[in-house]
Amino acid sequence: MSKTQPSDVDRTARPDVEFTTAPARSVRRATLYAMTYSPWSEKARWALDHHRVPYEYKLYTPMLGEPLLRLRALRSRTWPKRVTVPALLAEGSIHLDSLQIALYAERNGSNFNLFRDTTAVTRWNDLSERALQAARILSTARALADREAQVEFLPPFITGALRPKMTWLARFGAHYLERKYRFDASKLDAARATYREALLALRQGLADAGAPYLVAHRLSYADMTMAVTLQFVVPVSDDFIRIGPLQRRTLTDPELAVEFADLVAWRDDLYQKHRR
Ligand SMILES: N[C@@H](CCC(=O)N[C@@H](CS)C(=O)NCC(=O)O)C(=O)O
Repeated sequence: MSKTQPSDVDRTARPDVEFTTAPARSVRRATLYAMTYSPWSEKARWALDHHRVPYEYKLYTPMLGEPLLRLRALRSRTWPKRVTVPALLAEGSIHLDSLQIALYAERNGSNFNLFRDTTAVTRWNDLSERALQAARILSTARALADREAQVEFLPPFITGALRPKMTWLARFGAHYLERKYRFDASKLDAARATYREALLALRQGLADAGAPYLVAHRLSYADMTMAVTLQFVVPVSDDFIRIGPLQRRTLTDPELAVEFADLVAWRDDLYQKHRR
């Protein structure tokens, strides 16, 4: 399931912007390990798709997929303290961070550049990372409280009548993430404050920049990295990221959805224009 030909790429319509020069064909097919609903995976995929970098998509299962990913990292002569997805294997190297993957796409793909103002874009990515880490605390708590929804978080190889009987595995996986990323329910209030602060900064940033783009009046990775932070306010339409209805329920934050409806609308417009 590799999406490599987005239709928003039109060199002739954007004569004012720079393009990376390497044609996508010169890049050996890469492998991306990713999770469907994860905003970290989505920002890496968006950058790869924007730059028309072909890749094979491999679905990663939290916790269970970790030994294999460690092995892949080892084969690339890397032993990171923590392995996470997205992870891109390309030309004998492994890139274990969404920003590194986006920069790889920028160097090796085609289409106009997403990092023209690297400092500004990286600053937005730092904020995105803080927002997502906080939002993960909130959404994990919702998922742990929603037994019905836990079925939809099980990996696809658990099928049929077995699924409702295996929700303990989803809970086990959620607690595993709590330990791995060092959080628990005691951090909920601080997480909500951090997430809100980031969303308020996004609103301010768009106002300062004269929306719809955060940097230099054109699409950049700043827009992508901040748009995906809204995945934990209201997940984007299934046209772009297909998730189950119960998963959607746990990813949605009803209170923030009302407070930040303007940002959700901004994100939806951005997807319509640039993620086709
Ligand atoms: N800074 C990293 C963070 C990635 C991250 O936190 N990934 C999580 C997404 S929930 C993950 O891999 N979870 C599954 C696991 O840890 O096994 C990036 O930008 O790629």
